[in-house]
Amino acid sequence: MTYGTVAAEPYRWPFDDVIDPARTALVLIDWQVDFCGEGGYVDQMGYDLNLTRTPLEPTARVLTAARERGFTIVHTREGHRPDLTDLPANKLWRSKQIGAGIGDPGPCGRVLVRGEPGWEIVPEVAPVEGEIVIDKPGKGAFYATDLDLTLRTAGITHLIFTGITTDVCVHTTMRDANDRGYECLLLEDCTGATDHGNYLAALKMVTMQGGVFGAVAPSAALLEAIGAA
Ligand code: C5J
Repeated sequence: MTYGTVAAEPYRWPFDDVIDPARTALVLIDWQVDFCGEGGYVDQMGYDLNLTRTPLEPTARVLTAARERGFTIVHTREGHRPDLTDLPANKLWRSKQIGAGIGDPGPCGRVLVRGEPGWEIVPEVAPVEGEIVIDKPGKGAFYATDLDLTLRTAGITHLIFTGITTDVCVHTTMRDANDRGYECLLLEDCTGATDHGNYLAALKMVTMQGGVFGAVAPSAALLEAIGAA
């Protein structure tokens, strides 16, 4: 079964008028304790966790609807090898400067290290058997991963984005996806940034030049389009 378009900005999404679960993936970026949980990386940097936790509830609703309709589900996790051999020196330096040194021990284990409690995806949107999980060392989910190969092998041409943080890992991934020819939608209430102004600016940036990186819509508009309102 396919579906009609979503009321999005600046155009009804997708450009080619059909949402086909066989060609569309829901992408959940970095819903990890380190980015939205107490004692994690973002919390240690001193940012307001409400900004990255509030989008969890609508995201869980979209995830349920997407699973029921057979969309491909892709989760990403930002993190580094325990020996930190994939951690660039400038990223390590910067994290220490702001008081959340990557690899240092914290309330959720070693900060941003694979296998630690803080690196896990929070239970509200945790992957289930058969879903794709991409581990990435950087901001973009295409860099140093097999995401592109995995999506193309599955015949995926359209991506619906949720995740944290809007202005960093979500934007980097969405921009790269758009350059690679994927038709992208960002769900505005299913994403958050560590700064509200940056969140608003990041949404606006997508919509410039007629949708330079894709389109933006509330999750309710997607749910309506796919008969899950
Ligand atoms: C950051 C992310 N903000 N997932 N990572 O460092 O956006």
